[in-house]
Amino acid sequence: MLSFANRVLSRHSGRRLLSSVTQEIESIASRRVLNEKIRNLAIVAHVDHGKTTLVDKLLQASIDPTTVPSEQQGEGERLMDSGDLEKERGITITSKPTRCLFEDHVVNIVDTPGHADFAGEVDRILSMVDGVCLVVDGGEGVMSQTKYVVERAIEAGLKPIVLLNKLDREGGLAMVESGEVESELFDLFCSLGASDEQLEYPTYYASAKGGWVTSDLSEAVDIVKGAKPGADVGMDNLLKGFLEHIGPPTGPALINDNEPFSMAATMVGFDQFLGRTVTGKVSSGSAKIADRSMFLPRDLELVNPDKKLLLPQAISGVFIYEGVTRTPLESGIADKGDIVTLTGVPDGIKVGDTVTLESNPVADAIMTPPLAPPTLSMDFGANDGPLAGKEGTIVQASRIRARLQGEVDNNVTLSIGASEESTDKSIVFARGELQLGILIEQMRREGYEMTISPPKIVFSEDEQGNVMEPFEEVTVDVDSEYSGAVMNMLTGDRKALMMEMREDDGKVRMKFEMPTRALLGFGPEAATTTRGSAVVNHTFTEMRDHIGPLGEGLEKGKLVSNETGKSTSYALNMIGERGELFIAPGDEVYAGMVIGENSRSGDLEVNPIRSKGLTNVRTVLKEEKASFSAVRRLSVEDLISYMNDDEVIEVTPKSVRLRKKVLDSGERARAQKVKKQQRDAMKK
Ligand SMILES: Nc1nc2c(ncn2[C@@H]2O[C@H](COP(=O)(O)OP(=O)(O)OP(=O)(O)O)[C@@H](O)[C@H]2O)c(=O)[nH]1
Ligand SMILES: [Mg+2]
Repeated sequence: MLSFANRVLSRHSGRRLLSSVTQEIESIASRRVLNEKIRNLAIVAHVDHGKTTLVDKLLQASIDPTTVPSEQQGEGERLMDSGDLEKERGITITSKPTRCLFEDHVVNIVDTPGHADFAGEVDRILSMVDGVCLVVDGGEGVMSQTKYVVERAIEAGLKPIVLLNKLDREGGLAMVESGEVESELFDLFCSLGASDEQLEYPTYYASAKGGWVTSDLSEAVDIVKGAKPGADVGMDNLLKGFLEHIGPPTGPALINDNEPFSMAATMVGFDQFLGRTVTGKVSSGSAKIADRSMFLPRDLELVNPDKKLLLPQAISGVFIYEGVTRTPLESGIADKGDIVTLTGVPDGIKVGDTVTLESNPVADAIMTPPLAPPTLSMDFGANDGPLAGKEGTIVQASRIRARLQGEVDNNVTLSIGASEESTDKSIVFARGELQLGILIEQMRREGYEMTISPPKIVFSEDEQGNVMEPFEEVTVDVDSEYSGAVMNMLTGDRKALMMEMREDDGKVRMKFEMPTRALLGFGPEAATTTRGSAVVNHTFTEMRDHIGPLGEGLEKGKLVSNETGKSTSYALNMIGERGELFIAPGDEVYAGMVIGENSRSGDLEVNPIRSKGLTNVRTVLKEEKASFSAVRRLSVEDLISYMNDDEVIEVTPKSVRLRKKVLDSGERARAQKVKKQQRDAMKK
């Protein structure tokens, strides 16, 4: 295998590289990195504030410009969003570490997701870093997830650096120039109890997209107003800031050379050639290839450790990430303070367990911080509808369960249990609709076919036995003309309390507090009502007393098929007058399947396969081909937040359908009656 420096040179073939740079890369890559020369930090922010774009530019500014391998460079856009769903949706879903080499230092940078549903991905990596670079979109200022990540970083005692981003945009510069964003941020740090040291955070001004950053606001203003960015506003400004303000990894074990090797598993993966992989920060000591590794389970005291799990294995590789490519570390040694990936580790290892060495093990597992509790759960089971087994390749309940177990082993922000509904189903606990939607979408693509029951909110009990439910802080930014509509939607049936309202330049920002269950379905509804102008953000705040039933207006009436077969355009044209359709002519339907939304309350049974009299076959065929533009196709996430209590989602690699849990209409009517009686009794 080519050495790191040789690979750099070979990628530069035809170009002359300064020999000093070559030597620098050679020396950093091949020798062991001292703890003082390491910086570990996470890029954190609210969703879309520009974290992944910033990591692109930092990688390009690293002393090894080829850290991003040429085959991955493409348009050079958001390299770290390497998962298929991440690319498709343009959002980060999982946290990922990558390595920059800069001024004879190693800077390990972890890109994190900004969406609240993936907040657990931020929580889990904070124990791996010593500082955070908080990115804030200058035009948006402090948002719900900004608060969340600052709170977690302060709690974890990390050193912050603030980067006000997207200043190339007009609104961004204006708000930053007025000092509004900076004072809002400072107040946030103070109110969350930042230490004096944390309050001394440096502030940088940037356009990650434009590739410039400076600590001088007036310089930023000049650039935005047309001055050509000079060589001194490159991304190396920020890398220098990391070296200066975020110190090397600290802690007694990192100073003492004789400590045994230990590393908490922050990410666990599987490679078909290398087997189990474990990524984390080395908390103490060092380990090299061929050393025999073993692990201590995170809940060592709670479980009676299975001896098999502890079977030591010889470490077969020590890797780091260049861009998103796993690359062997030249030294073959995992050193204290560094973020590395090991292979040749026991197979049963899970996230949160501690890797150590058989020859000199640490006595206790490393304590990793607890994660915020899940707020939502759904039951996953085998498809039991009339079309079962036609489109999927993996259909058995046991295989669905095994797949979910595999997911949970690596993704600590999810958990599974036995369903109360049926022993054949597994219950998955998560932080939000998007997180569940992404998991279902991933499984669908792998060939799974399953049914998923409606989301349930995770309730708890206080010491007196009162039921508690999760509450969220919800921020809605919307064009002024729709602010009344949004307010009505939230404070009516959804029982939200408005906490704050600000109007600025035709835009209104409103803040509400409401139960998580009342938020279900609000996103898509707000988008329709406000013609897409509403941006909704929410963050879990705390468990509070249950506030009783929500308004009945939230339950939408559905158009339900009472026949099985292929839908016709003749029938759908008629049914379309009763509401909005989810299916197009020619789609397969069955009795009990939901094919649209009723424009009135309550469900309506319809026959979508009806055709004109048999004598008129030619007309029927012609009509079947008629284009049908009025179909609303709902994605898995849309359906999760939209479905009623008596429905299930059926997903296969080819289709996503909504159906009634009970397919027989008579049986369903009886169940409805019982439900109504129960609801009336509750009201009394
Ligand atoms: N105008 C402008 N756009 C930017 C800048 N930085 C990022 N963007 C754009 O903002 C959008 C979001 O960028 P990302 O880098 O994916 O944001 P993110 O914070 O990683 O998003 P999540 O990981 O999903 O939370 C993209 O369209 C970027 O091109 C900037 O400095 N100026
Ligand atoms: Mg991102």
